[in-house]
Amino acid sequence: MAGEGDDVKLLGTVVSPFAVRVRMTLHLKGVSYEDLEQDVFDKGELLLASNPVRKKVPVLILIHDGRPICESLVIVEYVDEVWAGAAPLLPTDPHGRADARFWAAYVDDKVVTAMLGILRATTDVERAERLDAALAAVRPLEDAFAECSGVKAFFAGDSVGYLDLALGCHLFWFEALREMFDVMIIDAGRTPRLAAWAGRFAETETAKKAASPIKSIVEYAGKLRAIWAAIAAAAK
Ligand SMILES: N[C@@H](CCC(=O)N[C@@H](CS)C(=O)NCC(=O)O)C(=O)O
Repeated sequence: MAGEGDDVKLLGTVVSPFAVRVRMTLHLKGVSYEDLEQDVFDKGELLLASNPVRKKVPVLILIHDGRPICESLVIVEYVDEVWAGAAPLLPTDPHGRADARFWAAYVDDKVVTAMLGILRATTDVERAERLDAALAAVRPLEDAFAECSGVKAFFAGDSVGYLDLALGCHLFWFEALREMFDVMIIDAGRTPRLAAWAGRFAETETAKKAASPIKSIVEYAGKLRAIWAAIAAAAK
């Protein structure tokens, strides 16, 4: 059984929000780890062998037994269970846990899809439509924040927890999209609670430690857009 004192390796990329989610979790739990940067455009053997089903980052590998754990939310829950002594991430009551998992799944489905939609848009009109879709996707989280937190500092109370990590890891991409296309997915006018939460979250040591450099995200996003454009051109 892993626990305090066990080291781990993280296969990730500096720009992957899902890897950022795991880095934040490890930081909160005080787990030391080795960060192994992967090239997702030219995947190495370790990544392919560790996550043969999805072939994606992040993957957590426990040094003592070499067994990989895949999918960021699965990893967060695993780390929360194994390093249970420090900074509990999921609420203690079953309903609170169910809520947190529901909204985390919502973030990875609706919010991430909407965010990628903005990135994939090829015209200003299309981008404006995709922004509307993204605003509609984050809107329910504004109410969820009040429901889950009772308007505390973070989603499930006064410290960063599971849902904060699930949404907070995407804030750096929101910022990169703002820089690239002048779009605001969370803002004080439309989603005041989320905007205040995002400000508080960004100020935490955990967010600062695990932050992706916006410049790197912008570069990576440009590469993705070039690949999508080439695929679209080849399909014509
Ligand atoms: N649901 C997965 C998403 C992971 C994911 O999409 N990773 C991306 C990087 S952000 C990746 O590895 N992409 C490579 C690929 O799709 O081939 C998780 O939460 O871990």
